[in-house]
Amino acid sequence: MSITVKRLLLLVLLTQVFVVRAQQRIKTSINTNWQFYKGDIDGYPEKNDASIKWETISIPHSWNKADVTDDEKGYYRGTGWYTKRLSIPAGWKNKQVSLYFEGASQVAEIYVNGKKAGAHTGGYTSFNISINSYLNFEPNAVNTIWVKLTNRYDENIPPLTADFTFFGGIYRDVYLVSTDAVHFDTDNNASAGVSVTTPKVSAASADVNVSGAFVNQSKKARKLHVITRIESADGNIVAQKQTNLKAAAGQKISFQQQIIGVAKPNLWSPESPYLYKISSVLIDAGTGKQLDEVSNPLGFRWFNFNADKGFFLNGKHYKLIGASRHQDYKDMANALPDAIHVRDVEFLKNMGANFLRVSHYPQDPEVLQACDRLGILTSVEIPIVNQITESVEFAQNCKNMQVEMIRQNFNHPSVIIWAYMNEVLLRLPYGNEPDKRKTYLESVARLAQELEDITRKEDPYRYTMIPNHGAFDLYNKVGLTKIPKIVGWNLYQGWYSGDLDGFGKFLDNHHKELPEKPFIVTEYGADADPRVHSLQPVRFDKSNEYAVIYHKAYLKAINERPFVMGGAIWNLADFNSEQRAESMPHINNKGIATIDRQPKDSYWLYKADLWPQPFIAIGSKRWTLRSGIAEAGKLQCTQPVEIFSNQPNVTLKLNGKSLGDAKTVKNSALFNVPFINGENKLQAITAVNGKEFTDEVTVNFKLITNILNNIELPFTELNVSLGDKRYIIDDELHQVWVPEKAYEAGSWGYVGGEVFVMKGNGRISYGSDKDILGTDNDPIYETQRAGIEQFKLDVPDGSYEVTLHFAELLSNQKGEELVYNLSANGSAPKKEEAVSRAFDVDINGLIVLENLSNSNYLETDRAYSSKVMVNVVQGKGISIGFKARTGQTILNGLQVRKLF
Ligand code: GCB
Ligand code: CA
Repeated sequence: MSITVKRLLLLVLLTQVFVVRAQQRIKTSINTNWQFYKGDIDGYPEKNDASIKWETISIPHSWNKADVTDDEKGYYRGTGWYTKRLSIPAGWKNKQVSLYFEGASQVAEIYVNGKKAGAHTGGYTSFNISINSYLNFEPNAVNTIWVKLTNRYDENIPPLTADFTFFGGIYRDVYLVSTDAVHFDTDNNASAGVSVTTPKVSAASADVNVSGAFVNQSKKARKLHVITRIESADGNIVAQKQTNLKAAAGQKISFQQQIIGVAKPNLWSPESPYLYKISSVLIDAGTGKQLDEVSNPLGFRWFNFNADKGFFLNGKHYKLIGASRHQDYKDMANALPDAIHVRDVEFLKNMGANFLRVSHYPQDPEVLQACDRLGILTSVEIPIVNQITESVEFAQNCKNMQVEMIRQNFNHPSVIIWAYMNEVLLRLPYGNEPDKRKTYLESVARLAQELEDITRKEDPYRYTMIPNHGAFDLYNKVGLTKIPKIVGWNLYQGWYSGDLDGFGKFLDNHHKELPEKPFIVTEYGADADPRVHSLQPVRFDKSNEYAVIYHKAYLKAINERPFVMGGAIWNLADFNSEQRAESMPHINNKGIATIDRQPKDSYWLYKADLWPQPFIAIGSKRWTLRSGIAEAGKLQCTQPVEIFSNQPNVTLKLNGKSLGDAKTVKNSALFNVPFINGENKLQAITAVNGKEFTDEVTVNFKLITNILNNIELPFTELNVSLGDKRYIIDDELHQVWVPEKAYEAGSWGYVGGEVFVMKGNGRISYGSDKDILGTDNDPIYETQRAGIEQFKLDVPDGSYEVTLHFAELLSNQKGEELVYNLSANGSAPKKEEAVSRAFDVDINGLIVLENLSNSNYLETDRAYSSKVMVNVVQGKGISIGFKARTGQTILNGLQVRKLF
């Protein structure tokens, strides 16, 4: 064939394609107006049960929105039924119709018109169920679908245990899909049916491989064209390939296409996430009619990990810095609207990050789509966490999930790593049976190798990874550092155990021991309860200030070492973990944002480090309600405020007056701010080439009088957390709990006793980490002064309300074992001993709480409070006395309010 004839043909074809380019595939969400019943229904749906009370709901839906934060241990892990009526156009009779579930947790059975049409195992991957043969295509026919779903524990389905909640429900979109009888494969692990690779890319040219399959479900043999077209972002066709194929009735045909030498491709990178569109269309050769079309994003990039030098994308070095992310949100469980998934990725991008660890399981398709668009590199993993079950079924489910994950997410240019097995050696069984332990470890290694082999076969172009916990020798010995192409480490030195220096030491040692192995810090983080602040931050005090110290140290250590590929903060946002106790029970507070995505201080620290343009932020931006004691003879209280900026000099103004300039060190500068009572307008400024960049925040400061008989600053209220060094902010009640202090004449404070310290707990330096029931104010009740004799306030005469708060922190139960005890030597809490205590509390000599004891109001780990009205006369102030009958007296919190 001459070149001109070929051209002509192509031209004819292009015009044809253009003319009949009607989209043949229809994919519509069917999220609204479902009926739901929490529970199993005997014999359903063959046998109807009219007594069932259905609830009308919309998808995304989870049945665990509320029971994961209440005081009762556990959450519903069982069956739920969903049903919905479909309207199927009569014209679909000759089409292929299916239901596409983006995710349902965790075992689903799908019924159509009473018949079982399919099932799926696993709560985090998508599945497609073909339903043609069950549908009634008569005009106006009623077609009903049912989904039986369960999230109950199943030893053969990962995850078995983990520090997050296994919410149940159809929590991602559901679609009704119809295609022509001749269509791209919809039956390959819910994949796109077409997979795209870029085996060779350079700045000069790129090759593209397309492979896939189509199915001829029509009744006769067909001649078809498969055309793949690459379009630039502005819609120009830059390459096209046509393959002509035949398919007998009922046949599935695989195809492969190569597009060689796309010249000077626009490369995809974090700064410029250029996306092409690659469309595959299926055309009937006889009629020229387009039968199906599948479009995928296409990004041209190449990358490699170098054990000495780090990560390179398109030949350029990048330190991968970002976060890991869970898929839940405040009060929504995991049933999030798409917009929140997108917003999370934008939130990460706006911090200047370039990496997202999609953990510990594949997430909503929106996440990777957003990463493609915004230029965030990603790692995706299946949910094997902590341990495995040594069964064929478990291994098979893992392998299925790995294949589903890879095939469903294959075409995202943002994905560079496929991972599996998070901290799989954290929960080792058979402590006293060395032989069984040995076999178990071999089973883990075998499963890892199988998953590795599958992954490399499925996708030879990406890296593989296993994220481990800090027990280097153990993982190394079992072989888990050898199997994957790169290793991930979840490291918590200076949090669960040890000190911050331990982090750098681990990194250096790793590079020494395994110099050939590229590794990345897949997790590191420190809890910051958004309510908790401290001017004396220490490990495990849950203060935002300690989290900042921790992140500074880790970021520095990662940045200083070229052989560390990067780091993913644990976690992008606080997330639900039903079995967790501590200051905010059921929530893991390691997010750099709250569970409703308010940035915490650490977020700004990262932004100052990563943002390419001039940037300045007031560190404790969310700490807008503050309190403190007035300095002697002054109506002010000086507290530090940190400014984060990537500029060398910053200025801070308070209510319009400059507090001076400061030089930043590692993106931070500290100012001492003399706060006054009421509004304090802070303005941080940095000037770059004559242009000012600023950040502002207004702090409402409640100045507390130290000298109680102060005319200029009269006493109004005081909230004290006993046995505590922290400030606990209650934004809703507009209250600040201040740390305790000793009594001095003319002022207020405790007399006698000592700070409660949990025995045998190496993490916490004061207070308890147990869940205190009957309150959300756990931080107040978790700290305590034991053996207290008095609490005195030299307040002027008047009417006062005094509220006393108690919680018994000791019991015979073993301290709540941390779900994640990641310390190297496993400092499990020691068994503590219950005490028996009984004491009287008097106010100004009058006994108000008589014989308060463990046999009446003082129940273990339960909040008890009582409010008393007090009339102060004759300048006597308030003197609260605590007298022991048995054991020691205690006080956890105290509030005093002047009424008149
Ligand atoms: C880890 C786990 C993660 C936990 C985290 C923590 O190592 O991989 O699932 O949430 O520690 O906060 O303890
Ligand atoms: Ca979705």
